[in-house]
Amino acid sequence: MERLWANRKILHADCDCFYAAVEMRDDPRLREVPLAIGGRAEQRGVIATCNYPARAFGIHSAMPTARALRLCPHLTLLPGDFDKYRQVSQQIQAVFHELTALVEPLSLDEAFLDVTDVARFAGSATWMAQWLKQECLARTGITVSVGVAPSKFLAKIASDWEKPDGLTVIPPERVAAFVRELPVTKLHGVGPATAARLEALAIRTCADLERLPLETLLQEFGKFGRRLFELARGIDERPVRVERERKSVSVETTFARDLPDLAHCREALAPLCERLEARLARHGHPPVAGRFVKLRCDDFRLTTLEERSGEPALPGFLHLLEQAWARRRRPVRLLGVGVRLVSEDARRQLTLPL
Ligand code: DCP
Ligand code: MG
Repeated sequence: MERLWANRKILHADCDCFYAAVEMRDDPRLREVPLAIGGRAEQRGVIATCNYPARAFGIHSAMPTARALRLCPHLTLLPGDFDKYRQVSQQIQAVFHELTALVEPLSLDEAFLDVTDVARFAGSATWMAQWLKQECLARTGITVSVGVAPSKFLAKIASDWEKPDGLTVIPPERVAAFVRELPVTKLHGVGPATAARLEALAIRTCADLERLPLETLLQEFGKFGRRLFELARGIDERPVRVERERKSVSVETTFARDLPDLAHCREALAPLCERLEARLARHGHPPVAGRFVKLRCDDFRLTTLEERSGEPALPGFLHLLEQAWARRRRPVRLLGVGVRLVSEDARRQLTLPL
């Protein structure tokens, strides 16, 4: 029998200030002082993450380190040890897998789990979440916040609700009331641009959003309008997808207006490269085997250009962009940059003893 999506039990687990938590575990003196992991200010570095004492100064992920040091001159700054973070991540993911095989990792410190069919703990997702938090802490010394809900977007909001060391449960019968109170900015896919357009329509909460008819939402937001219609009612049927090996990491933007020429494309590339860098940082800077640029022109045809080597940095991507542009010489709707990752197999072979 087909299962009603509304009867699912989904956990979202997310470590608290992950990189900083690992460093504080290994040197407890760092617990009480403002601590950040990130690149050096002299090298135009950015903050990857920081502990809660540092957050009290207004410091956050992706902030330039120079600015963080202005906000908090006595900030302790560490460069980060990504091998160590990857190891801790594996231990945590192993705990997830002891509960269920249906694990969808989102980054080093975060995953969705579908525990609908888990029989242990008398089938109680709340108990499972408690066990998960306890096991992760016991085995790695890291606290994890967990959200429990019938859908992915609510589970993710729930894990953030009482951070750090949080456990928030939204049972099916409380979904409607919970969603009504929710600011639209919390909805999956609602970024600053959509939020501003909703604000212009005087829509701040999902209760406001629920009052808009589907036709209006479709007119205002195109395809995303349907998604907004559903999310405002707590509907999100996306399944938890067990990930096969990740082969690439990429980011892309579809522009509100097509970019008319190469000069505009070049300008649009820098912010994309920054987003890619942040995304790679979240995956613990995995080894890279190549880089690529993706263009979709106004005729909707896609052009991808790839190199089998090279740093995932702006100069290399500019070079690829110029060649890709020259192939089509048409206005550009979508621009993307990405990297191929070294396969698990190849990585293992590299580290094999002689
Ligand atoms: N990360 C990064 N650059 C970013 C965002 C994150 O390098 N722009 C890295 C550092 C984080 C880790 O990914 O420790 C996990 O990201 P989260 O967004 O889950 O942030 P934290 O775990 O650090 O904090 P929180 O307690 O808010 O989850
Ligand atoms: Mg986290």
